[in-house]
Amino acid sequence: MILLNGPNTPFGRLAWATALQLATEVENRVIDVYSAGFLDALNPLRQIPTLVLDGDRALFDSRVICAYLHSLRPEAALIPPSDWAVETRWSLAVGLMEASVARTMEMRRQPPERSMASVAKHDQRIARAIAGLEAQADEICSRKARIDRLATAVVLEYIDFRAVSDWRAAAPRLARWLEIETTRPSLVSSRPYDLQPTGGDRSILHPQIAEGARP
Ligand SMILES: N[C@@H](CCC(=O)N[C@@H](CS)C(=O)NCC(=O)O)C(=O)O
Repeated sequence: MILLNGPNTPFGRLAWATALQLATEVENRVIDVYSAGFLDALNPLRQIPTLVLDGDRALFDSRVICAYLHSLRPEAALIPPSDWAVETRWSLAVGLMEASVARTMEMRRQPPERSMASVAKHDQRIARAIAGLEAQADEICSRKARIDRLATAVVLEYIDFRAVSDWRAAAPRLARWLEIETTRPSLVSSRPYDLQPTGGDRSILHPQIAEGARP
């Protein structure tokens, strides 16, 4: 299986961290999604992560990929069956990813195109979601791997990576837990990074990955 991924997408990182956590054999292949025309045949949304099962069968989005990987190793209990509270916390963390990515994209627009009203809406949603996760710290702050905990760690690190929010004062328990949680090998091996501009043909796989190197 090949996980088509990016260097810093939180959705892709969660899928990759899940594969690592489950010790499932998956090749993590970083692509430039913005010019990946070949991806349309696999995922009409042209988004990452996309998991290629064989030549032309693929799964997306991150939630489906995580559930599929887990179905191969259900004994790992990363996604407890019919635990709707865990599933909903996972959704909250994924929603926080969406708002954080959207804010980052909005801030990259030049000021005339940037909507500060959109940024404010994202900021409010981000603050509510972080407060919502902090309110469930009893469930999240544990060393036992579970999908809602992985998703929370991934999104908080993305928020730091892109300087989306100065969230620690509002979520001191999550902040303390994250310090330890981020030493988990599946998270260490999937840290986000920025690609250096390579110039040339942006439609090809990033050379670092074509050579099989890991971030
Ligand atoms: N709901 C999807 C979201 C995936 C997503 O938004 N991926 C972004 C990267 S962070 C992407 O592929 N963006 C490229 C684009 O939409 O053109 C998931 O959970 O996997």
